[in-house]
Amino acid sequence: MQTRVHLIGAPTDVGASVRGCSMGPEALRVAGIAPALRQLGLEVQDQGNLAGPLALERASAHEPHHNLEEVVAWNRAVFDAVSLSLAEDAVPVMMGGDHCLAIGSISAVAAHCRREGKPLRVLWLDAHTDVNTEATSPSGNLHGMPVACLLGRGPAALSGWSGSAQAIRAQDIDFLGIRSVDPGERLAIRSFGLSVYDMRYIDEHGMRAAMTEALMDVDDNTHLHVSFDVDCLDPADAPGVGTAVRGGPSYREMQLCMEMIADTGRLGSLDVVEVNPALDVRNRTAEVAVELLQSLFGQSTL
Ligand code: 6HN
Ligand code: MN
Ligand code: MN
Ligand code: MN
Repeated sequence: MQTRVHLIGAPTDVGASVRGCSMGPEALRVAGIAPALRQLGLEVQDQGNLAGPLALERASAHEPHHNLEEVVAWNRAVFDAVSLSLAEDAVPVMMGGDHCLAIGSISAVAAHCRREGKPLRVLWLDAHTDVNTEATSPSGNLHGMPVACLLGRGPAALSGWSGSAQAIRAQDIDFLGIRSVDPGERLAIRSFGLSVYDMRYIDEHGMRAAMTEALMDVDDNTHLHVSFDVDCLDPADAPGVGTAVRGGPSYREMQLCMEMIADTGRLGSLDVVEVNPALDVRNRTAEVAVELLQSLFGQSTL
């Protein structure tokens, strides 16, 4: 059976304060995301871009959830599009846009898995854990809060979309590449018991060991969702991001990470977020992302 892939553009930066990842979907297209996946024998349908409200200027420095209404509207659109793709047996690739959009995509995936009786596992590839709440966020930016929302700790307007108060359980998600955690997030990681493969872990044990452990409980029935924030990569390899943090996995290490996910054969849905062409160097970050997606979808050298 040929795998069908739906590309879904979500051109917005409503969840961020650094503007520009609204241009991410087009940058990924210019980098050749569709032909790169077709080359692997996948049937790729680019569904174009979703529409939604513009990002607003900050009303005050202390907004608890900046652009909340706009974030809800964009996530609704993402939720509907991802739900439709999954119902059509395609693999939805949500091209952000900022990482707040994972609330809509993962809520849709969680609802789908519940209907199908499939266990869901989420791999969160990121420099950040994105588990802030209104109470702990240093910025008020919703792209720092999607994981909290999915765990049932977000604002009411962004909760319960999967049909359950918690879209995912703490044991359903593994984080990889982490090197920036806010003080309140550290407490959340401990109290939820989140499984975080941070950069120290990767330094000490290597990407192979980290991924082997993260993928341990994936079985034949598992739906694997990958939420790929490109700021996971070291900024030397992926400079076009709004919240860059030094000291990330190298291009080679990320390739291995993607290859090991591909080896499971369980990839069911994907977010590619935070590509910011306004900060990039000749579209390098989008190109790197596309090369990594080729490995994620099964390309191997030999
Ligand atoms: N991202 N922890 C910071 C915050 O504002 O909450 C940064 C979040 C970055 C979010 O990169 O998806
Ligand atoms: Mn993120
Ligand atoms: Mn990030
Ligand atoms: Mn685990």
